[in-house]
Amino acid sequence: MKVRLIELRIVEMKLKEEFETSFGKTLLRPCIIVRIICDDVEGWAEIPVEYGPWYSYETVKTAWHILEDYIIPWTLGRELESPREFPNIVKGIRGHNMAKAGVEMALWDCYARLQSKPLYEVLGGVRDRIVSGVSIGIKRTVDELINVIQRRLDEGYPRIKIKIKPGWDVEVVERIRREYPDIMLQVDANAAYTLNDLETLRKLDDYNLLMIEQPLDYNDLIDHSYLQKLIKTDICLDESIKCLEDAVRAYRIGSCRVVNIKPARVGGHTTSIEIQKFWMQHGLGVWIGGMLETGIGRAHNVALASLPGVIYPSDISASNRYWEKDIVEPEFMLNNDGTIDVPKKPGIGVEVLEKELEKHTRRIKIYR
Ligand code: OSB
Ligand code: MG
Repeated sequence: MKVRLIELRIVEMKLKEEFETSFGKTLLRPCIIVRIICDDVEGWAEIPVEYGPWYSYETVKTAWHILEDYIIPWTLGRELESPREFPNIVKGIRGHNMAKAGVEMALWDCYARLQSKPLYEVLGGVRDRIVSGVSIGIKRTVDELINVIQRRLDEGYPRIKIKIKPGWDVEVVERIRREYPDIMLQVDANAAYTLNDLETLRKLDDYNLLMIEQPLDYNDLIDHSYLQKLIKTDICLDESIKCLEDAVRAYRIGSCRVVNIKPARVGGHTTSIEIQKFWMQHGLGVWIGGMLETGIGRAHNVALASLPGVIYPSDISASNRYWEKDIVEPEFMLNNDGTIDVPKKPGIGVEVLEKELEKHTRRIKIYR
């Protein structure tokens, strides 16, 4: 496949509800949408960057810069056998995995379409439905949170994740468990604690949580390994796992028992597949995380969640949990059994609504 054209656009969409985590609040969600033409097919992907370096050091501006000045010139005009070659093309660029993933994942969409196969199939997926979960932000009051949880349970989400931070943790979980003793419940701290908070983290161990996600520093593996030995609840790492080597090290020293794989965070599908495989070979499971994506990024996440090593519910909710109107058709819907269907059409399997996309586009540039 020959890379003939790459298009970047900054897209900004308004969430139906503000989303608050330990690192801040989001209402206007930006992203960079990548469109690539290879031979005679078009592929799409999404870079879930924010305006500021909060979840990751990468931002809308850094991703655009790295793409325009390095990744795109190194990729345009290339002839590839498979997107699996892409990580090697950009390996001279340190970090900037989200920028890299944007091109890598659009290449996977092209690759699948060139074979007239759905993306999930070329990635090695084995399921036609994935188990959905919902991630609920920090609210003003616990009552408000309980109302949202009830709404999500009524909608049919089989697993609830809540965001926690110091001061919004044990009491909140205690209250949820009083109201809902048996639901599948997990918490995500987005790196808000240190080992000085051991007391709090130990208390969270008493509530039969499915896992505690990224309690400690966003680069840490060592302190998590120490913590995992002191608590029985599984630790799940998100921010700390940026490449296959991180996952291997985390396994060796026991930093976690679960990995949240976000393809954007690890540079794309190729590395995501490797991490999933490594974790499965060692008898452990992963799930696919979300970054409040539009239907384009969601389609990629859904395809990845069909891999055999994904044994926990993923942070992949229906389109209507995020947006008034998504930019793809059909929108992603929640089935009665709490699953989401994996698209069967070629590539990402959903159609991009270019008129809708146009409405939300703030900047566009074509490279050829
Ligand atoms: O840590 O998983 C996270 C959203 C933005 C940034 C980081 C995270 C999240 C979520 C949302 O938890 C998951 C979703 O897309 O529904
Ligand atoms: Mg997380």
